Amino acid sequence: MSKSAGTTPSNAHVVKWVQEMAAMCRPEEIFWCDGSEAEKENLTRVAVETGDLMPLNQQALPGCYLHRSALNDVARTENLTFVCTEEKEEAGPNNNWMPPAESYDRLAKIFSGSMRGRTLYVIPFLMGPAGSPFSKVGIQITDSVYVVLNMRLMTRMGEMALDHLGGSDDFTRCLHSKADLDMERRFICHYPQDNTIWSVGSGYGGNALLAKKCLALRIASKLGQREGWLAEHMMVVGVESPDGEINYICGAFPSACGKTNLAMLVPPAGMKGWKIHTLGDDIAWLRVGADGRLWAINPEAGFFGVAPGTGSKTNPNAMAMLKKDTIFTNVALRSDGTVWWEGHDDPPPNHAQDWRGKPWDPNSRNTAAHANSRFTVSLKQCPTYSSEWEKPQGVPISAILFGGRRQKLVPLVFQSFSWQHGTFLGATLASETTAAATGDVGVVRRDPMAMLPFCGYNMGDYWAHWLSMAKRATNPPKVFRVNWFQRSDQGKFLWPGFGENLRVLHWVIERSKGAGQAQETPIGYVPKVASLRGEGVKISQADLDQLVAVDRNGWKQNLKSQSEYFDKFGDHLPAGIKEEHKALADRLKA
Ligand code: GTP
Ligand code: SPV
Ligand code: MN
Repeated sequence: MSKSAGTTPSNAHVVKWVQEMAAMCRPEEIFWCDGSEAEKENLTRVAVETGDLMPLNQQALPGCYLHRSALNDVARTENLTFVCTEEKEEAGPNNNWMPPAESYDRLAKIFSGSMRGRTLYVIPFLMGPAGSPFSKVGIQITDSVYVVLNMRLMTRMGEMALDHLGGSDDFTRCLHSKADLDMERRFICHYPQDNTIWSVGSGYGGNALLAKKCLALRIASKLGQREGWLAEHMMVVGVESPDGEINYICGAFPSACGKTNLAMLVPPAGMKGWKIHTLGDDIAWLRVGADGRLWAINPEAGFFGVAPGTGSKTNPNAMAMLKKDTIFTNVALRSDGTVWWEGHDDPPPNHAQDWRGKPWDPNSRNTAAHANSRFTVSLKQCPTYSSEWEKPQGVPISAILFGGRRQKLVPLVFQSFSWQHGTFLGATLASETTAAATGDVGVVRRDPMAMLPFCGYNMGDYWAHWLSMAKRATNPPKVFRVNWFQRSDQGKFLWPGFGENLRVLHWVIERSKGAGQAQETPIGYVPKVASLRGEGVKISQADLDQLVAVDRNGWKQNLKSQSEYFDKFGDHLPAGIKEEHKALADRLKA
């Protein structure tokens, strides 16, 4: 038996499970986290001693620390991520699959003794507002103090979660060990039928903070299918017009494609009186309200955001919130103990250490910060934080955006004809890959609803679930496609993006209310350029025309790859998606 520190919870199911896992992992000590301020100070001290965290300049950046991860552990590893259901078909062609018995067996061998000489931390956490019937409890076991301190920022951690759980057995069992950080012995496995996640061999964000992609998306998406709601890779933002009306918008974009930035944008100079209210940047849980609308909560409590590209011109709110109590991962360290990354306000530093801790030469071809370097910070530190985040029922959603990174073809924005067509727009989303996951960067891949790496069951059934929402949601949000990333032949972005994206949100809100100028095209409703113009936008007429142009031939060529992709889902492909594909083909032919 390992010795124990902290207060053992009264929930016997939790204690029993932790003891079983400890018997396998054999830690030196079990530490029960309570989420208190004193505990944070204590664990931060431990993390500095072990080298998990490096204190930054505490005058300039109070409460801020730098973490450098293992060189092979800087992004999600989708090839090592599995959904372990009895039948392969349940996981679908969108997931890697292993039978549960085989995968428990393989992972148990790696977990066995993996925490020898280490502390096993027990983290109770709550996803969603306290007292909300929609919230879910997880208990994560980990041997990484960095993971504990991140979970503390990312979730409602500690006693609050145990209070919500009471004596119930209904919690997600999240087991994590860094083990030896060996890629050959790294697995992230999900067992939806057991409400269980086992992750071993990585300390990176989405692989190790099991509340996030593992619970709040993969496990939750399956729960949502069973219980009639949606767990989505979406930011949630409130847009207040000068007359004080607030419309809430959700947006699903693949990893590192602009959710964090959109959720906290600063209105452009030409849009005086507009205000932004930030509720979430990565995950939304959506339910049908009594009014037939979809209502969203953000189950998380913090941001695990992309550092590169973040500066005062692009995202001033992020720059403001990163001045204190932030954990930076794999950014560059300047000689004065402050941080830097590509796209930072300051010029490239002459005497910095790169993300690996090596001296960095500003003339070198290597970046100083890792392309997927990140910051972890509490949601409440965002200058545009909205207290609606606390509302147990969430906020009513007027519009859903599906966005991707596409140099060509996909217009800046267009609107679907219906919920079914909107689901089809989500199902056909494709985007250029980014550094958020290991593998090639910049390759267009299909990423339906930005959920390809995160849907915990057969994607065909997931589309059917989306379509079925319309039966109960009598007043569903309007659905749009957006693309901030079109480029000229010279490689320059055609759209200024960031704060200027509010012009697109304005059109989206108008359209959601049945107003706004649009032109009907085979792919959907496209804005009349005049409605995007607005005061102060610095963009040529030619670029604006290009941004909303519909390339019929390009879309026609796309049809074949769409149907090839859909064919992979066989009988699981819903009729509604087939209908929309045929309707699009017919409209393009006409
Ligand atoms: P995950 O946290 O991985 O899910 O990513 P995310 O969707 O929150 O992406 P994020 O907002 O962090 O943006 C990723 C990168 O895209 C950053 O480098 C941003 O600077 C850049 N970016 C965001 N919005 C825009 C935009 O409107 N235009 C351009 N050109 N780049 C953008
Ligand atoms: C993403 O990759 O979509 C992220 C970061 O938001 S992670 O937590 O690693 O999933
Ligand atoms: Mn994400």
